[in-house]
Amino acid sequence: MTTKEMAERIFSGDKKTLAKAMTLICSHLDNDKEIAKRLLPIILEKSTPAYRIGISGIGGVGKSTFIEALGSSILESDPSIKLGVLTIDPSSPNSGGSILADSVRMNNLVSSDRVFLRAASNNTQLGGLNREAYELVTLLEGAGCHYIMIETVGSGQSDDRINLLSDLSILLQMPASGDSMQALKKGSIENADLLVIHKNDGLLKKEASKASLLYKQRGQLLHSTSGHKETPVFLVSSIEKTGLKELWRMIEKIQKKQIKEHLLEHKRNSQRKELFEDQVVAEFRELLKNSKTLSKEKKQLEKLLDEKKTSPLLAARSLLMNLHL
Ligand SMILES: Nc1nc2c(ncn2[C@@H]2O[C@H](COP(=O)(O)OP(=O)(O)O)[C@@H](O)[C@H]2O)c(=O)[nH]1
Ligand SMILES: [Mg+2]
Repeated sequence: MTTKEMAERIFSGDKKTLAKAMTLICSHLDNDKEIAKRLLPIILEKSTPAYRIGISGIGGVGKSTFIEALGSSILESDPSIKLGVLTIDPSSPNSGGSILADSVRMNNLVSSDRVFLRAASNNTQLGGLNREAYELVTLLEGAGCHYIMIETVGSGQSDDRINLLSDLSILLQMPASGDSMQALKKGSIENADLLVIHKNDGLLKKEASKASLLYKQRGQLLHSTSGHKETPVFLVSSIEKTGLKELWRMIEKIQKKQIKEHLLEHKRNSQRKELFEDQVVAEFRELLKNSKTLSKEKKQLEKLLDEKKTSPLLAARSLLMNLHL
């Protein structure tokens, strides 16, 4: 298959080819990198951006179950919608490792021919994102997805990189007020566009309402003291499927506003630039590890460090100087 044929198949929504291309993008083999280099520009040129929804929260808060519930209700509401799901799992050592657990949680989505699902490992340091996340999203867009949900572990801290990939970010919280107090202290919810108190069912309902109230008060307080935007709070149960419609209405409302006020383009432009900078640093780290010339240079400098003939800062400068930049 030529790269062009591969692109054509992706545009036509061929799941097998899409999966193959995604594996290629994540590959470290020189040959695969070469194909990726030819493939991505073709996809980028011809595909329409999807609306990207980032979903984060600590492990076990119910992100996968939530995506299954919300995704299913979106699919039901509009038979023409295609959905992409990208899960980034820190616990899986290699790509595809978490697919089993996710396919159990996302039973309905996995079996739908309108859903493209990919589980990727969190292979590096980009704060909850994996190195190829943007490129994987691009491929999902090439396959014609209208919405893409990206699941990453995170706790709403500012170093959660999910905000670099999403048009809208949702933070899922446990329904415990003890937990919420913790989050209140860290002041972390402001990084999310929407806050969901999840598992609002059964015995947890009371705690969920309490937590919701706390967050709302906190939002109002922040708003009145610093003019910070108030993060809307939703009570949701993905098991009982409650609160999802209200949440989806809000998502659509925000999306419409972003489109109407041309906010998306601007946001995506600056996201791309920031991701680019992150990638330069990450690529440089890899180069430092893999390049023979550089590692030789590095060893020499390390020796000088041991002998106290240079300092870490001076050594770093000296290394970069020798790159003849
Ligand atoms: N009570 C309740 N449990 C839920 C809900 N959603 C998920 N869970 C449970 O929480 C656990 C973790 O769910 P999972 O979706 O894998 O969480 P993730 O690690 O954040 O992706 C599972 O045992 C789910 O059955 C919910 O709405 N209500
Ligand atoms: Mg999960």
